[in-house]
Amino acid sequence: MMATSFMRRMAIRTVVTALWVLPGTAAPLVELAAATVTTSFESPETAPITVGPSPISLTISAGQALTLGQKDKYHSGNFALHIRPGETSTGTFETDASAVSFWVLSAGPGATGTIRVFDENNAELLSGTPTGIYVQHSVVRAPGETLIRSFEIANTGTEDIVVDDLSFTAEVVVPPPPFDPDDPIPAGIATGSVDIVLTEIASGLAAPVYGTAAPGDTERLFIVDQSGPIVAIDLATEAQSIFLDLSGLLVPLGAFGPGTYDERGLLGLAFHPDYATNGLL
Ligand SMILES: [Ca+2]
Repeated sequence: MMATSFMRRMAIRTVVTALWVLPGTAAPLVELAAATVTTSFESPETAPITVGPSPISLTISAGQALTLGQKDKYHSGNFALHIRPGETSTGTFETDASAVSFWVLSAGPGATGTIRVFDENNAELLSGTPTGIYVQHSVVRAPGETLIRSFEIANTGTEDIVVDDLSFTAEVVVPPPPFDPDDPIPAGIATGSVDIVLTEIASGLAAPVYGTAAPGDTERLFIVDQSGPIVAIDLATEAQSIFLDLSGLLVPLGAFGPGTYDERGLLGLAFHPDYATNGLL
């Protein structure tokens, strides 16, 4: 009973938040998933300890998350990561991080060592030493700077170095889902601010394939019907009339008999630039 209650109380507290980012002008378009992972080491674990879900995770190579029952040894809760005398614990990020923060304490007067943070080129970004009070060590990288690859805490003394309240942030590129020709826009299309409606202004056409206007004539729309007629529609009254009927010049249409499919016929129309004066097509 005691053990069950104790374990529940000491359960590791890990918080993951995700943020989706769509770069406006990046080409090719990529999606980035950003996550911040935090832990207070509130679970009895022996290294290697993994914090956070893949691919935004951290693996700590040495140390032990435990409690000594002394409140002043923990920055929060009752557990922390203890790095024992002679141990060197390396934390390696699965995905290079843009920020990392943790609190470090010397558990006793004999604790000495080094705290270092390295970037993806193994260049040192931070160097510190543990002290008798909890001190926050943090690195935040600006856009365009190298990212954080690892940190190292070396205990060269005779007492524990204690680490608590660790957090880090990393981003991963999310590959686009494979193209599905049956669902080419899987994310859906957001409703815009423009309403478009269809209004029928002509009827009785066999296969309207083209529409155009005549130079100098802003009152009529000319519709090319594949079967031969060119229909003029008065835009003010929507009255329609046969402007020209070329059906008598065409071969009989209907590849499989009258009224069936055909790609031949009257397919276009161009007015002469001086149509208003010469009347030519
Ligand atoms: Ca803690």
